[in-house]
Amino acid sequence: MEHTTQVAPEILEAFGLRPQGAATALTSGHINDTFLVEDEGKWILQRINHFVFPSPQDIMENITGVTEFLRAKIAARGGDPDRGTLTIRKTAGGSSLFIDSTGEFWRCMTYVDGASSHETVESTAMLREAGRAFGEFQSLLCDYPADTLHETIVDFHNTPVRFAQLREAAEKNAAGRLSQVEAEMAFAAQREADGSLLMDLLREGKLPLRVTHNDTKMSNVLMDNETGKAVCVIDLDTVMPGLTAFDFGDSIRAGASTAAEDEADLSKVHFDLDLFAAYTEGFLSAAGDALTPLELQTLPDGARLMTLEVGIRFLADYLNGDVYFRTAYPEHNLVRARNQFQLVREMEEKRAGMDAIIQRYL
Ligand code: GN1
Ligand code: MG
Repeated sequence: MEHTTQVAPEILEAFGLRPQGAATALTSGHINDTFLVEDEGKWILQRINHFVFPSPQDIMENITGVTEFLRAKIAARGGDPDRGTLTIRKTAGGSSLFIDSTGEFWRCMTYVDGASSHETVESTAMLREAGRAFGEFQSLLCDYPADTLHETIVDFHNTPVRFAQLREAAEKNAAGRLSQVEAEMAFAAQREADGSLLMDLLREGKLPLRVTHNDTKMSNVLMDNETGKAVCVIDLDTVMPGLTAFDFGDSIRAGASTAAEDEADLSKVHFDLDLFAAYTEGFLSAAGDALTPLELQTLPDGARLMTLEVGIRFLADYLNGDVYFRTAYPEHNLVRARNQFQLVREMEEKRAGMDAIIQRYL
């Protein structure tokens, strides 16, 4: 799906916005197109990628349900729900979605002022805050009616299915790139047998299904510009029933690395146990009491498998010709895949260290 760099007047009008200046494109996400619009307040306008999310309506139903639920809980605790969760702005007709004249889906929400999203970890304190925010998100949603949530992307964190998709991409070899990725295909294949660990435990009823965020990179937590405290968890498109290990693991993948997800120089890419410890401390302080012994034991598996999984997804997208993730140059998805596989390798080596840290913060 082509990305857009503009917001047409009909979209502003639909949401009743009369901005003075042009909308600013915010380009950090890989999937949706996001714009900041200023009129009397600041607003986020987002075009939903309907190639990735087949039913934007389902997403908005999930988000409306979850944010209203969070709003009530945050208010009940004496917090500020306008900053603690997203607020959806509806169209004049009362809808949370606007379909423009070209058939594209748009939504609008408040911009949380005085808080920012950070792509890279600037301090261990920041990571600890991210851990606390996602731990709290999960615990606030522990009694959310999970059966009312739509599965916005089916099998999103089903690692065996991701392996099957990689195999399919290799068979099709749509972009003619298969011969360049032999080493990466072998790396993945060696790990396929073990890739079903979490899904097996879920199927056997040994791990509980919870309401999870499923895209828990640190940049999906807004941090207060003054205090550095976590303010609000954003990007709720993939809130679905899932495993604690998914959320914990995806955060570690993104937050406990010494380099960006697309750093091409692998000598800079390491899995750092101090960063792991900081996140773990924050996460367990907010969610630890509610977790079962097996959930705690499988948190490091979540880290390893979420990292492996997204590496496989980047690799499959490279083979498919970059149809899913936003890329800035032709090798971008391959660079990302190699980067993630390097982290997987180090997570395998440092497993005992992760286990010890989890014990320390219990
Ligand atoms: C995508 O678009 P963004 O940056 O929120 C992807 C995640 C990946 C992430 C990798 C819906 O998230 O699963 O972990 O890229 N989201 C979807 O950076 O596929
Ligand atoms: Mg996302």
